[in-house]
Amino acid sequence: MSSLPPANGGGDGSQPRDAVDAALEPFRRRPENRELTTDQGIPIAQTDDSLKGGPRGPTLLEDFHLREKIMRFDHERIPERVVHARGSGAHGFFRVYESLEEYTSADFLCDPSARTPVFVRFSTVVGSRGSADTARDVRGFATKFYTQRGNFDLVGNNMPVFFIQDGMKFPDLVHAVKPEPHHEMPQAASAHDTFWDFVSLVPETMHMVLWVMSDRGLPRSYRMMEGFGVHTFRLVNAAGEAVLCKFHWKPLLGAHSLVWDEAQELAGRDPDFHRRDLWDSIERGDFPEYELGLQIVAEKDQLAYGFDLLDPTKLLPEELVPVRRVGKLTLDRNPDNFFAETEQVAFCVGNVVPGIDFTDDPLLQARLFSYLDTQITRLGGPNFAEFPINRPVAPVHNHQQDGFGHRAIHTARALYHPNSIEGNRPSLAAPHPAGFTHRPEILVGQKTRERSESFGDHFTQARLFLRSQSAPERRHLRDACRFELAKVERLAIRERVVGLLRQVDDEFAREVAVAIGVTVEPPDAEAPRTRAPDLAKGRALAAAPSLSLSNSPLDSIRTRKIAALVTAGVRSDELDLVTTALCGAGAHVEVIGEALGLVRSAEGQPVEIDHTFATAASVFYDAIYVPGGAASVERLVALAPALRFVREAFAHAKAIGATSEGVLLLRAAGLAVAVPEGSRLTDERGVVVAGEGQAQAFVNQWIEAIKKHRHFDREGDSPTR
Ligand code: HDE
Repeated sequence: MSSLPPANGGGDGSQPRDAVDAALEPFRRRPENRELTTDQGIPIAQTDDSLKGGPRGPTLLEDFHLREKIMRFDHERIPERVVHARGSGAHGFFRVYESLEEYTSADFLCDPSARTPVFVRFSTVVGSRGSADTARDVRGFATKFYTQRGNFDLVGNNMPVFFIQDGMKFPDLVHAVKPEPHHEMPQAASAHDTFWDFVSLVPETMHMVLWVMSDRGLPRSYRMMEGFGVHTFRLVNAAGEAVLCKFHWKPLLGAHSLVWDEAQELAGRDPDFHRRDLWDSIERGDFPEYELGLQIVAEKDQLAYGFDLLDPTKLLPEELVPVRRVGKLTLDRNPDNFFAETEQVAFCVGNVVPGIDFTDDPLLQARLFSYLDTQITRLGGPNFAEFPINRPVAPVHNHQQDGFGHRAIHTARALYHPNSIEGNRPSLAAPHPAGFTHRPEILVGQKTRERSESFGDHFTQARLFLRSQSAPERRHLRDACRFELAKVERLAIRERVVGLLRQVDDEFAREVAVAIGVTVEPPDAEAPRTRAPDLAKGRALAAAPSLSLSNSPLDSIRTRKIAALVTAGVRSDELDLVTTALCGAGAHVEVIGEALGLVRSAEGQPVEIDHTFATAASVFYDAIYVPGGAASVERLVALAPALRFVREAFAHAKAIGATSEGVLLLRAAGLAVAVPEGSRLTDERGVVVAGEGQAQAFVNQWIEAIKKHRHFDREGDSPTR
């Protein structure tokens, strides 16, 4: 029932893309009314048959069109990203709410009238390019801001911490989590021996491991996911004064997750689930929006919170330093070409603009090398910054020259500095804040290869995270650990992991241990504990509500997808009323039936079927609705996929609604709901049913049920409880 704008629609569905982009992106073209040519511009009259000696004869070497076409095809593939290979991108813009000049001279953060173009790439980390979107994993959230003073790349994740403290361990981590080297299994999964072996031997991973095992590892969509810069950065104002800063992205739709069983089923039914969701939402005009949040801390307070702000395995709880929302990112345009944009985009943590600077976080420092380096192999040489998607909107003038894929034709005679031949052009920018000037810092220390003592506590924040989870979230986290570790073949690894979990929370560790064949001895007072940090105590927290998804906004059903199950004889008065109300609240209703085309309603109206039971499944939807109509429901009761729809939606804790006879399908599926007599309406943990003539009251109640996203209080129940 949703209508999509024409394929060439602009972000707002009104302007053609060419018109939107022409000024900034002259390279973005469509081929209308142009004749087919070779790469040399030679017009081609036939492209279906190769040039042969007779219709059944040998192909001739002189066929330059065939040779060029095949040569280009043979070399279409480039190496996929070592990590984050699977991704989806979107264009958009960022606008700051009010000037942040008090903290930074970055122009795009100081001018509320500036509309800064951005390109965002979301990704999974572990799987290769063709892997499923819904794997349990960290998600990348990389943003390129094309500012007037150059490109700023905020290359973040959907979790605020990382597995390791020093970039030196990154190749080890990635080798451990990727498919095992002898048989290249499993794909896009951490549930195997090498990953948990590494975890069991590197206690600093514990905090992040709990994040990945939590519901955060299974986002409902990229649109409903937080983002984090992870490291502590520095902001520098025009006067040269600096503060420390943590970057956040807060989705306006709130952060929500799938459940594990659903994620696994989706991996088979629609491996593109997140990619499709992002694409469809933008095409529909449901533009994903995120607020940029900053946590600002004085430089002198690097050690004031009970951990070291340079340690990327730690987060700065919002309860200690609130996140100030400073601006909004809107994604309003899909790419035109996946390869040219989403695949060729090259993010680099080192791309910062005047007003933003780095800290000495050793993970960040290693990343400063890695991103620039990896693109040379992946994008075939050093000139990837000239690709359209990577080009800044700020002008580029320098003396760089030559190399594979270099495009610019330098007309200057002097490609060096200083020079007198070209009047010493391009001239140097003035120092900060005009030109980028690294923040002067006093460095004192002995050259050494060691970990700072202040990075020594690996369990306090892991415990804080665990204890901040709601009961269902904690259960999911426990079940995820049980699942992953039950896949680990070596007992010694499972035992070591349980040993580490015990240092986080003994009871939690025991709950995991019973399911994975590990025997846990009573707590040993003498058991070795890792070093406690020698820091000021900081402000200890027992729990941080901001770390629980259950505290994410649940105040709207905007953009949620709802399936209505119908066959011929459906009551179109109920279907229309409910659909109108849901769409009015910003949701999307799709009608699922036996075959595409039209069916007649009980009132004789045509009802269009959007998807069939063969192609649709409850896992594609946030909630399901069964309208009344005796003939329709009688038929649905006899359809196995319709019964499955209901059972799965129940098992995945989704809102389920039925009006008048529709309730009979719920009962046939085994749900213990009573047929409401007369005008009764019941809401039993998100299963809302209403009798005759109650569609209006039903819809109000049901919208409340859908807002809750999931009804975890019935999770794990048999439908017939
Ligand atoms: Fe990355 N990371 N990373 N990473 N990362 C890459 O760069 C690396 C880290 C992140 O959509 C690679 O262009 C090292 C943290 C995202 O194109 C590579 C270390 C965070 C993306 C690389 C880290 C990230 C990448 C692979 C430890 C969250 C996808 C291809 C020192 C703050 C960007 C590429 C996109 C991609 C290296 C740790 C986020 C190999 C060495 C921490 C979102 O260069």
